[in-house]
Amino acid sequence: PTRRLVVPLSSAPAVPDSVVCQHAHAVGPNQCCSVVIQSIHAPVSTVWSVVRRFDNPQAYKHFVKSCHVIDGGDIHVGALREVHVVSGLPAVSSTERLEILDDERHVISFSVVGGDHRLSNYRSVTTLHDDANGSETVVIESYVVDVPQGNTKEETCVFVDTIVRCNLQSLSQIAENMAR
Ligand code: A9S
Repeated sequence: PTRRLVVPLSSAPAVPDSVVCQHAHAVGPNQCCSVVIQSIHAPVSTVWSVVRRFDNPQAYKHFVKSCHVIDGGDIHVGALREVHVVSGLPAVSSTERLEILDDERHVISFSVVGGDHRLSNYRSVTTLHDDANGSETVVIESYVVDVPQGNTKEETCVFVDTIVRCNLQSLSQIAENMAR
């Protein structure tokens, strides 16, 4: 599959090309990809302290009921977490692998490697960006996922975009309260 840039270079002039390239995903013929952008009135360090916690996604993801890191301990690339989801979603659990955790450039990425749900081969990349005066953070979250049997690319993107947007809105509220 060809690598597709999910964030157009021209749409994010404040973001270095090197970071935009983090959002280039290899998208297969039966996959779809998209991006959600959220701006937050809080410093990057505050937002990052929440987002980097691979072991605690429930801090801002309201669809997560519980999470436990397999073989606990420190957060490292390759770590696996088992996430249990609240009822009402077409899912029960998800097993996720930490792919990137870059504390300098504020990049986190995980992939879905198993579980009881319909989003096979989901992978997301989340990056944080400082605005000019340091009191504002722009969050860019892109993803690629298999289109489930019986659904279209558009339906899949609407479903996933909704979840990601909810997560980032909740992240925004939490980070803004922390920054007060
Ligand atoms: O957790 C995320 O960052 C993003 C998404 C899209 C998570 C999706 C999900 O965890 C559910 C919320 C349970 C929805 C998975 C893997 C499958 C779903 O159907």
